[in-house]
Amino acid sequence: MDHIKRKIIEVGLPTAKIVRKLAKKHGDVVTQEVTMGQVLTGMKGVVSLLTCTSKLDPEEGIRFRGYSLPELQELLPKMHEGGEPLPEAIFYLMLTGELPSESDAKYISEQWALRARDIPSHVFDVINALPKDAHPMIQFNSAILAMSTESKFRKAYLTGMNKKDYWDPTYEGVMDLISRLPRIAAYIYRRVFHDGKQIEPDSSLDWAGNLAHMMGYDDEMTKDLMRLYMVIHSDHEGGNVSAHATHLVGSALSNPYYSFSAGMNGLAGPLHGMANQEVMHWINKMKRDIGVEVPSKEQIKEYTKQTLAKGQVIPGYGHAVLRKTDPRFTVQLDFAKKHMPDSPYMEVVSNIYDVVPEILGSIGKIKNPWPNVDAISGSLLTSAGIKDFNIYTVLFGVSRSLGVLTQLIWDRLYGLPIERPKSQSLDYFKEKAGIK
Ligand code: CMX
Repeated sequence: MDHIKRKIIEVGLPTAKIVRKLAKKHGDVVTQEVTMGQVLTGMKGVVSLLTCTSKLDPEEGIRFRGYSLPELQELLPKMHEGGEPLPEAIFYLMLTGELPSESDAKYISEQWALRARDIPSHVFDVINALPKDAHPMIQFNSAILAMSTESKFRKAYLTGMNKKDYWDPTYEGVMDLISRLPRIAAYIYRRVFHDGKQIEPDSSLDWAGNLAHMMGYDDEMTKDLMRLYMVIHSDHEGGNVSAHATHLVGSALSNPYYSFSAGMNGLAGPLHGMANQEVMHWINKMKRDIGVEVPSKEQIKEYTKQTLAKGQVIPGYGHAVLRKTDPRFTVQLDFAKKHMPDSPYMEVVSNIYDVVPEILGSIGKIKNPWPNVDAISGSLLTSAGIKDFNIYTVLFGVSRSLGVLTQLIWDRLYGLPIERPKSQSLDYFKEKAGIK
């Protein structure tokens, strides 16, 4: 047994005992009152999930096991001095609750490189069977489902295992799945945007550095950007669509591939992960319509009002939980200031940031007029040379695997049962409101 599994047993089993005790002995404790408004507007604020990997504060933003993003940029192991933290490191932190040593992060890197070698050929056949112009998220998710033929959880389940041990083959499947996603994403990227000329992985590189390399970007700045991108998108508590969908499907004991695939279908929606692509559509259309490379603040104001008047959303702005500028936006802005201060895309992003919140705030109904992670990520990738923005949600998905699949391992450690909320007809709600 490797030392990560021993660590999971050490921290996971005592915590699982507490969860079982809370559910059994304290099951009658009332935690919260829920209003009709909450139920009918997306269950916002309804505490109904147990997730320990990260916590989202409306004012402060995300913390991973208690650490903010700037703190993690200081504390997590890096590939090189002054660089960005390794995604392997945040995975370890989310999984065990402890900061990893350099050698812990290196061990995961090596494990993932090893496990990524054996992607079955039918996975690439499935991708190749799709038209090249099928959206990369369709290709990505088809590949994820095709990989479920390899599910170690399914095989172990069929042999008849004790439910206390479910977490173990889940961990194995999660490690396999995460290890393979950069290869799959890069394969799709090169297939769609670079005439199918594939680039072999470089065994000396880390997980995210290798992704940049296999996509065709070998400069250190882009590799560091990919590390940062993979870290900041990795997790956002349990209730966001991709995490919640992964958890929900996983609660039926579906294997990690099925569960993650469900999450990725949610990520592909324009109000969630696909917003990073929508932002680029909006910016590029604005530039085309106005006929300038960098629209002025006045022009952006006018264009924003026109978009809103058509009943459309301003992508990259607003959030279901956050009520301030997303710290994931801020760390990307800092990266851009350091590495690409002259990028015209960044000037557009800054101009939008200067005018859009005030307009959205003035409408009155929008709870959060501030930018979220997607307001800037595409412009950053574009400035680094990755201009084919249909791949952006796939990159978000590769990163999101780290958080939602760690959550799945914890769901199995906790022994959480199948999820089954109650639904009611409209009559029930009318009656509660006293409407005849
Ligand atoms: N532009 C225009 N209108 C917006 C808006 C925006 N950016 N954000 C919210 N609104 C509107 C909502 O559509 C809603 O309108 P109706 O009352 O007419 O239905 C109203 O304001 C209230 O919405 P809210 O409670 O503030 O926001 P929600 O929790 O319902 O939705 C979100 C949150 C993110 C879906 C929404 O802000 C949005 O659509 N933003 C643009 C898309 C986007 O950037 N998504 C990415 C989020 C981050 C991620 O998951 O990756």
